[in-house]
Amino acid sequence: MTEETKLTRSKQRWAEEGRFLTGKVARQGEDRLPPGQHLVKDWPVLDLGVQPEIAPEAWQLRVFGLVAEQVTLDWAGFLALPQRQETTDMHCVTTWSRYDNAWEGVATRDLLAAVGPKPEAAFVVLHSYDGYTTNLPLDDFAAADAIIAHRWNGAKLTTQHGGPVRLIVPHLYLWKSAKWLQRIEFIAADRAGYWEERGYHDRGDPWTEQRYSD
Ligand SMILES: Nc1nc2c(c(=O)[nH]1)N[C@H]1C(S)=C(S)[C@@H](COP(=O)(O)O)O[C@H]1N2
Ligand SMILES: [Mo]
Repeated sequence: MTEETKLTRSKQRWAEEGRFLTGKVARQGEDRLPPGQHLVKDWPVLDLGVQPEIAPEAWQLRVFGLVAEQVTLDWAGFLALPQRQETTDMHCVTTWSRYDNAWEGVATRDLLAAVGPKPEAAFVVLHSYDGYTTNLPLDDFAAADAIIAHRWNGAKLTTQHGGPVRLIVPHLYLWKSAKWLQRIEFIAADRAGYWEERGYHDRGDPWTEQRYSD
C-alpha cells in the first residue's frame, strides 16, 4: 500500500538534507505565517499517491486501544455526534500555508468525551485507508480546534483531500492531519508513523520549525 513514489522519495531526501529550514523562531499569535512558509490560494494535494475511494455507506471509524469504550462508528453514528465548525489555517512542511479553511465535523474533544481515554493513554496513532499512519501526543490531538472533518468551505470533503473523513490538527504541520481516516488508536508509549519513521519530526510544530528529526 505505502509504495514509494518520486514525491515521497524527494520528501524523504529533503528531510535528510534539512531542506526548507530557516533557523528562525516565530511565536504563535505575533505572526500568522510561520517561518519558512509562503501563502497559497489554491489547495495542493499531497499523499502517498494512492487515493482510496470510500463511499460513506462503506466507511467506518474504529476507535481502540487505551479507552474505556472502544467503538466502531458508521456514517450515521459519526453524524450523530455533535457537529461543529472551525475555521483554521493549514501549514504543510513543504512550505505552503493556506488560510481560512472552514471545516465541519466532530471535535476531537467530543470524541474523547465519548470514548474516555484511560489515564495511561498518552499518544494517539491515526491509521488511514491508504495505509498511512501518523502519531501525536494526546494533548495535541485534544486541542480545542482539532476536528475530524467531513466538510470544507461548505462542500463535502473531496476524495483527493481525504474524504469522506480526515483529521485536522491546525497547530501542527499538515502531515499530522491524516486523510481517509479509518482507525484512531490510543497508546501509552509513543510510536512513529509513516513520515516520522522517515526523518520527519515527532511533533511537527510549524512555529518552531519542527520539520525534521535531528
Ligand atoms: N492518509 C493520508 N493522510 C495524509 C497523507 C497521506 O499520504 N495519506 N499525507 C499527509 C501530508 S504529508 C500532507 S502535506 C497532507 C496533505 O493534505 P492535502 O492533500 O489535503 O493538502 O496530508 C497528510 N495526510
Ligand atoms: Mo506533507
